[in-house]
Amino acid sequence: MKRIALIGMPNAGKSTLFNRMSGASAKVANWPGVTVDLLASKLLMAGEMVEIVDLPGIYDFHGFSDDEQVVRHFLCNNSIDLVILVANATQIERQLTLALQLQTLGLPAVLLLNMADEAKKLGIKIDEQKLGKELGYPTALLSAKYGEGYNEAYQIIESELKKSKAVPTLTLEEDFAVDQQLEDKLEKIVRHSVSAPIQTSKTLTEKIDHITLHPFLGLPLFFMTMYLMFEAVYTIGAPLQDGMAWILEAFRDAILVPLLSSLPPLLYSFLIDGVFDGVATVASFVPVIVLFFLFMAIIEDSGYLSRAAFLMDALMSKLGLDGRSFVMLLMGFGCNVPALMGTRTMRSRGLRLLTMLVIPFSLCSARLQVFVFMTTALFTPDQAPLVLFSLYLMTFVSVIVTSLLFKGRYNSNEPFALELPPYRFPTGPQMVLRGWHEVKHFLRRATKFITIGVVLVWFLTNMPFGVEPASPESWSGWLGEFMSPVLSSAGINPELTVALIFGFVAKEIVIGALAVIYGLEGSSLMQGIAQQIDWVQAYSFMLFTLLYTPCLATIATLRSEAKSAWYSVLAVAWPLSLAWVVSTVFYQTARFLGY
Ligand SMILES: Nc1nc2c(ncn2[C@@H]2O[C@H](COP(=O)(O)OP(=O)(O)OP(=O)(O)O)[C@@H](O)[C@H]2O)c(=O)[nH]1
Ligand SMILES: [Mg+2]
Repeated sequence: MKRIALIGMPNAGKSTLFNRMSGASAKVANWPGVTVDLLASKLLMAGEMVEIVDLPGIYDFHGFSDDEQVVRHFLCNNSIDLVILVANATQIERQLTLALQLQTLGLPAVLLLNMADEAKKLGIKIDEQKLGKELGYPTALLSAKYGEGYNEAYQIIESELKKSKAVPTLTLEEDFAVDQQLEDKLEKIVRHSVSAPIQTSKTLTEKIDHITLHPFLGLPLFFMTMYLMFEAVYTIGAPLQDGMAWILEAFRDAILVPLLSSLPPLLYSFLIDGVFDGVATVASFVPVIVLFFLFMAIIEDSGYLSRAAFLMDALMSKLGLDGRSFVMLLMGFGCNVPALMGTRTMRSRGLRLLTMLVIPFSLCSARLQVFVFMTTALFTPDQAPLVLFSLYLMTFVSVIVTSLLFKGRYNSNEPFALELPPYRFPTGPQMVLRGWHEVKHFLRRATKFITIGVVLVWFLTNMPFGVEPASPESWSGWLGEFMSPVLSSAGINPELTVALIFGFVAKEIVIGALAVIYGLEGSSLMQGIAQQIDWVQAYSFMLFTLLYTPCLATIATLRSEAKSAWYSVLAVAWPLSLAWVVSTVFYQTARFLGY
């Protein structure tokens, strides 16, 4: 099968083009360094199956950060039939250095000048034919996001692919630093074929940045935005969640129950009270999660995230971190795993390890489900968003404590130069793609962890045969009692303890497990729990859930990214200890104060 590789500088639009060509849903965001691993997809081109590979962005071919190593490794271990070099047309001079380096490698390539729409707005005129001829590559000008020029570009790719023969794997050992002569040549070529106006009027981005990057207002504005986002997720999401729970409940009562009622009682209970209730309770939060990701997508794809990095950089450096760490923490609000992988762009190992140590405190969407559930059950609709926001703040408190404690051990002196991309409008198709991506992600986790987790919980609560489910005589009862000396000081009861043990696998299981343990679902589960515990216990439980050992997928990623067993142990043990101390101190203090 023929193979096409997408190469270009970070944030040039490679993943956008990849998605357009293959229909895949690779993550796209307005931030350099979004793709950090290779992603392959197949498509039919000129009657032939072709593999197309999206790669991390690189500044040149001899970079040594982990994401750049991915590209080198790929080029050295795979034969490639065609390279699509994607360059940002608004920064042509800088971006074409890669084109020169590529020439020395002798790979067949086409040059796609992306972001034609932005270039046009800025009044940049490019004679792409002339440019291509001088550089020796077939060239097209296009907008991968909006589609202008895409068909022409596609035809060029197709015809070049037909002509090309696979180049055997490369050796990138030799040093092919571009010499001054080539750089001069490039400058001349660009001068011949590109004309840019001497800028006079302020661009929209500059005008917006005047406010968003304001020395005093910038940060409060940022936190305000985040708060409004969480408030919106809660106020729009909670009714959606209710609706979803209602539909699932109706499905259960109208279809599943009659269908399965003739089964033996134990099997019936396994299927309905175990698998269905557990998974459905988790599934009812999917609309909230999709909503949350849509808001995150707006923040990421508009370019505001880069401004957050800029605003926080000075503060973060006091903690031994930098602006990128902050962005990764925010990305971790979605899921910790890609945020951990995102640290591949950092070259300093100390900085990377310290950032990876704090990322698991990011209140990820799986934990968000648990908190939306708990806050809805135990707080009034007015209090709930505030309680939720306080947990987000707790993320930052833990990050500060942790980095202050460990920054001496993992120090960094990597200078960090931040490039602020222009603001961009997220488009409808991009948002749909993103939402769909999250639903797929949920389904994958559901089949992998959540179902297995709730099935195990069901067994524990119903075994040995004949016991009252979840009673002290059941296995889960024993387990809860056994662990309760550890967690009772934090006000966490045996039932919640069992849920937390399973939450170690995936945090979504926590509510699934509660559904199974209490034998209830949806709003009746919320009422059931509200009768069992008060708000102090619930908050202590949430603090523990937020901070304790990250889920299995996170631990596996930490382990493989850090490549150190000792570090992995620390990354598990430290959050666990912190969780215990924080929730115990909170619980005891609240009780002492008479709550
Ligand atoms: N205006 C405009 N924006 C675009 C175009 N193509 C991509 N973008 C935007 O540019 C940003 C970066 O796009 P990505 O596809 O994530 O870039 P990438 O090259 O994969 O970036 P890395 O994975 O970080 O190397 C996103 O905000 C896209 O929406 C385009 O043709 N026009
Ligand atoms: Mg990308």
